[in-house]
Amino acid sequence: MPIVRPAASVALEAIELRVLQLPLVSPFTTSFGTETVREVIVVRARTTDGDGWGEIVTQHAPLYSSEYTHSAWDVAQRFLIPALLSRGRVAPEEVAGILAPFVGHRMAKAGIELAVLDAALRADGRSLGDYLGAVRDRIPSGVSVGIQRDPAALVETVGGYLDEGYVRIKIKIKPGRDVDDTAAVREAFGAIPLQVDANSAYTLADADTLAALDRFDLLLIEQPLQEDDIVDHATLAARLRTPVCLDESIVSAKAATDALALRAASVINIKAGRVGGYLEAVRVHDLCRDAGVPVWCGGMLETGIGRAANAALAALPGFTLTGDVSASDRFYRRDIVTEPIVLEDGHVRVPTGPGIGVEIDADALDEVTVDRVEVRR
Ligand code: OSB
Ligand code: MG
Repeated sequence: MPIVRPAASVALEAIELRVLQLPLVSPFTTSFGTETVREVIVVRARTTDGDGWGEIVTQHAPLYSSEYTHSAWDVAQRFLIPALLSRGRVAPEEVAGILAPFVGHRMAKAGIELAVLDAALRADGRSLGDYLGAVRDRIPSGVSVGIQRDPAALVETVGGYLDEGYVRIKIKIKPGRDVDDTAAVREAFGAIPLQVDANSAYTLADADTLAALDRFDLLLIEQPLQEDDIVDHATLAARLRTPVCLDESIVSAKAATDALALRAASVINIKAGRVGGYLEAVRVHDLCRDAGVPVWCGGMLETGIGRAANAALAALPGFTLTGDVSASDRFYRRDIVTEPIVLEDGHVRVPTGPGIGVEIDADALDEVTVDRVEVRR
């Protein structure tokens, strides 16, 4: 379902960027490293009709993708924002085209597009969910669990999330922390909905180890190989009974089309930041739906801004698998919005207010802001 009713254009006056550092409630470890603080960029679009908010989901270092805080900080100020401001009035649907001449930097583009979209929808009194084509008022909530000290600690951590009500568990794996960790969770909790995420930590030479995961009846294995290993993913997928899901590799709707054509994946994780925005994310959703390929909404430890937007996206009809849209308190003691996403009976509510549907907590935002700049027309 492409965007049915476009949003109104807005007259941009300035765009403000802030680097935030939010302490995590517990360290988050993946195959590429451990984070104890979420460094992220928040975008405020100032228009004659009011402000809009977005989030650039880059991390401190280029470990998950080639983008990182200061690449986004630089490219946004030097190229992306000036290109947009020079246009005066812009409709949200025009943002990606205006920024397209600048190669890559999709997370930076996505955060800016979201801020413009939020401003336009707020001015219109219309919710992001309505705009994107949401068909549900709440979505099931899964949780992404980092690598723990040992399998016993993992079992304890997963047990805590199951007690909270999360309806699907994803555990991070890496070489040496795969089969035993997965076995421990299966043994402790039986037939719970369970999947694993390798964040590109393996090569085809590890195919035997990955095939050893087949006996655990996982929902899927996410991104076992490198971002550009599309053909190797196809080779691996043909060897595994566990469905292969791509995350890092799917950087656009075109990349999704190609991966499906090559049978490199039978499931796709959609992240708006990774594909350059929520509008491109809807295009990935649409093509997967047409191809009969299930999708789910991934996460980047979003603040309340991106988390609210992800809840809206995940309410589209093709999101038939439970995503990583967990409650804010899974990562943060204090969010930067006044009504953070909460878990209710294993689900999170899709915001219905104008735009992303949440209000910024100005004091909370100031408290975690470590750098700030405003680019004016
Ligand atoms: O691979 O899905 C991933 C977090 C940062 C970078 C990459 C990933 C993740 C997660 C966390 O798994 C998902 C979430 O926000 O809950
Ligand atoms: Mg992933």
